[in-house]
Amino acid sequence: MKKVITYGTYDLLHQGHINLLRRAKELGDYLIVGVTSDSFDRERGKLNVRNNVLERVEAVKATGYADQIVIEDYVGQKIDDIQKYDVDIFAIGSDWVGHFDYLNEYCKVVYLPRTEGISSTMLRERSETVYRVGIIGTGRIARRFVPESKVVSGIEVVSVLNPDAREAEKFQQDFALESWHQAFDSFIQCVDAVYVASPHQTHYDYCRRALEAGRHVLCEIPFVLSAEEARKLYALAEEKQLVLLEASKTAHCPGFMHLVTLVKSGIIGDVVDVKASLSKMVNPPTRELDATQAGGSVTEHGPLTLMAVIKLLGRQMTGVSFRSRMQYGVDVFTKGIIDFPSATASVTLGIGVKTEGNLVVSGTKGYVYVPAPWWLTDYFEVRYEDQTKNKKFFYSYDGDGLRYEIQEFISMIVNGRLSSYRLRRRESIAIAEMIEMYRKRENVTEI
Ligand code: C2G
Repeated sequence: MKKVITYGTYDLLHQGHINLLRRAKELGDYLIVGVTSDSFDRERGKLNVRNNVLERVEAVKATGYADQIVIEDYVGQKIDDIQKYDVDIFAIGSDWVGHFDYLNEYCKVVYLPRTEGISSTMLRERSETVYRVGIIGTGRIARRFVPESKVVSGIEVVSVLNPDAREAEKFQQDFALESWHQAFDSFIQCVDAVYVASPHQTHYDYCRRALEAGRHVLCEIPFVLSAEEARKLYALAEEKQLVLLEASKTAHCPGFMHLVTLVKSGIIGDVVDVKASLSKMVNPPTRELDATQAGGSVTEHGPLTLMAVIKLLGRQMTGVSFRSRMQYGVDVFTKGIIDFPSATASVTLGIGVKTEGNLVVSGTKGYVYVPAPWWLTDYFEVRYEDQTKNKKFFYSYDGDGLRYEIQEFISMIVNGRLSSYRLRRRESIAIAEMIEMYRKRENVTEI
């Protein structure tokens, strides 16, 4: 019996896929079809897949050509499958010519003619609304946002707002946007959604005005500087049925998301301690060192580190205290201790003090170690007393990593989903609450 194997995502199954499966089946007597898992597609940069793995498997089954369906979940699995299932022929569409020649060592490789004029990408684009997004602010993160948005479908950055006309115009020209604006009212008319990347203290007002104007909002960190402001904005978004999402990029990246699910499934036992550190040195003059612009290490680095603590230990803190070193009127270093009923956590933050930026999650059975920079999570280790049980995990973290939060933002808009499990609204409020406590100097000691 001649066995053939072929692989694909098979999103929005179309005639091209069906022709390919038929041709592959005709090459032998038994056809195995490998369908990519959702996480594997995310890993290899396919962020826009519409059907989930179950729907895609069902669609392949319905063609009647597959004798067996397997799930493709990791790089290198093709070699394993070919050997495991004793495959004679590996078949794939001609768009991959040359790419899979390395499999010749294990079986015959056949590139089948691809059906011209149809693709999943084309179908996705045809059925898709493209949301027109405007950026508020023209700083470093805003500049990263535009190229990152280009790898996500359903979004086009069309406009920019900065009260400083020269800055706005320069940004518009650099990224070939449709327009630039100095005034909020004209800006908001041209867009369906906004990305708020302006100075910290302006976030609240811009978010409020955008929501009141009926626009969805993705807001950079620190989202806002008090729990009350966060609550008011989420209530307003709910009332208007609009998406409001804190752009906590680490919460959206594949590696960190998997870390949370692994820890929650008990692989290190009960979590007893979380230590998250983040330091990036800055030199004056800069907004990070300017108290009038809400500078300081807590407002700069609190949002991501506190997000990690809250995702791993929850929101039921019993006490929070801080120790800070002050310079230029801002905290250039802060250590925060956060107590929970049966766990503890600490965040170590610096903009004028350098330290190792890692994340350690300690449990009753083992611990997770994420080396610096843990917030761009592409690798971590799970370690035990018995080192033979240690395990290393690797993930992709593509580009500047903003694509993951952008994709979730668009997906929430498309599906009318007002809350994201990646960072719940109540979790975002809890982060704002801790930043507020710090700024009110509650339980802060200077060192
Ligand atoms: N295909 C085709 N004609 C089209 C579109 C796709 O023949 N118009 C073929 C592709 O060449 C591939 C199969 O259909 O053999 C599945 O295509 P996709 O779902 O786009 O999957 P792909 O990203 O090509 O994944 O590990 C996965 C494989 O690497 C292939």
